[in-house]
Amino acid sequence: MSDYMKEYGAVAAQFCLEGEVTEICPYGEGHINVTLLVTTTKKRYILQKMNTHVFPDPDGLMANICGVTEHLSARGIETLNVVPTKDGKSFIKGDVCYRVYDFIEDTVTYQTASDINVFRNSGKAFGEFQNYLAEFDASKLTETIKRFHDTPNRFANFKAALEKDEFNRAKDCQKEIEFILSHESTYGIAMDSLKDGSLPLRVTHNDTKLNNILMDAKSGEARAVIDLDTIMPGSMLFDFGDSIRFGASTAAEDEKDLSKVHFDINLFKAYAEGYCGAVKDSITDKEAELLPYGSYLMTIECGMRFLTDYLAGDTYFATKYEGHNLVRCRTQIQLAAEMEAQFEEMKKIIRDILA
Ligand code: ADP
Ligand code: GN1
Ligand code: MG
Repeated sequence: MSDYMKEYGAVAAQFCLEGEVTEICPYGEGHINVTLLVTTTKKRYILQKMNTHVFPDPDGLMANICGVTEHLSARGIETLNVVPTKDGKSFIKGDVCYRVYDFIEDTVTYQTASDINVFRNSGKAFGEFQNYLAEFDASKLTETIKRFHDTPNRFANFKAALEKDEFNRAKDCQKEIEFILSHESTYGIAMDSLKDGSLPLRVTHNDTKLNNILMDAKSGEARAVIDLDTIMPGSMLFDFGDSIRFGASTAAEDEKDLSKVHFDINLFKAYAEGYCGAVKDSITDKEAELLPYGSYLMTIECGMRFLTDYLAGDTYFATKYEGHNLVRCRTQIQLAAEMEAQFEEMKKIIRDILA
C-alpha cells in the first residue's frame, strides 16, 4: 500500500465514491490546498485537504462553492461537482477539513500559455464566467479572505514583515524590497475607485491564473473554471489582471533565469480579445481604461505577497525549496516593470478591441 493510501485511504472512505479505491497520489500545481488524485475501480476523483489557515471559515467557503456550482450547473455550464460525504455533508469538518470533487476527465491545465489560442480561449471563458457570476446574488456569499485584493493593505502587511525580518532574510532581497517600497504611490487606484463608486463592485473569481481553468485536451477550448475558493465581491480588474500576470509571461511563475521572463504583449492581446469579447456588454469605460493597470497591479501585488511570505518564513504559499517564494517574487517584479513601460500600447489594444 502506498504512503498516500495509508494517509488518505480512511478519509476517502468517508465520501460517497463509486467503486473501490485503488490509488491515491498528489496532483496539480496549486499553492494553497493539498490536492490528491483518487482512482477507484470505476472513476477518478480529486480529494483536497483544505487550507483552513488561509480560509478560516470552511462552512462559509463550502456554502459559496455549493451555491455557485448549483447556479452554474442549473444553466448547463460545466463546473466542479461536489461529492458528498456518507453522512450527506459537502465536506469533512474537523481539525483538518477535506472535500472531494469529480475529476473532470479529458482536460488539461497549463502552467504557461504555450499556445496563444488556448490563452485566448481562457480569456473568453473567464469573461463568460464573469457574466454568469453577475446573475448570482452577492448577498449569499461569504467573504472567504478579507481584503484579498486590497493592495494597500497587502503593502502594510509587507512592511510589517519587513520590519520584523524574523528570519534575517531581508539582507538577501534588498533590490526586491526597494522595488516594492518605491512603487507605493501606484497601489491605491483600484481600492480608491471601488470606494468612490467609479469602479463597480462585482462578484469575481479573484484567482484566475491559467492553472485554475480546465481546458479540453483535444480542442483547446475551455471546459471548466475551477478553484472557486476565492469567489467574492471584487473588481473585473482583479480577474483580468491576475490572468495576465500569470499567462502573458514567456516563462513559468517560478522561472529562476530572469532572461527568459518577459511580458508578452501578443499574449496580452489574445487574452484581451477573448475576455473583452465576452464582457463587452457590461464592461464600463473606466474598467476598460484600467485593465492594463489592473494587470500591473495584480502582478506587483502578487510579487509583494511572495516577498512577504519569504520574509515571514514561507507559511502561506506551498514551497518546494528554500527561496522558492523569492524566485517567484523576482519574476513578478520583472513582469510588473515591463508592463509599466507598455501601458500606452496595452490601452490602445483594449480600445481597438472594444471600438
Ligand atoms: P489550489 O487552491 O491549491 O490551487 P486547486 O483547486 O486549484 O488547488 O487544484 C489544484 C490543481 O488540481 C488544479 O490546478 C488542477 O490542475 C487540478 N484540479 C483541481 N480540481 C480538479 C478537477 N475537478 N478535475 C481535474 N483537475 C482538477
Ligand atoms: C494562489 O490557490 P492557487 O495556487 O490557485 C493564491 C493566489 C495567487 C497564486 C499565485 C487563495 O493561487 O492568490 O495569485 O497562488 N491563492 C490564494 O500563484 O491565496
Ligand atoms: Mg489553484
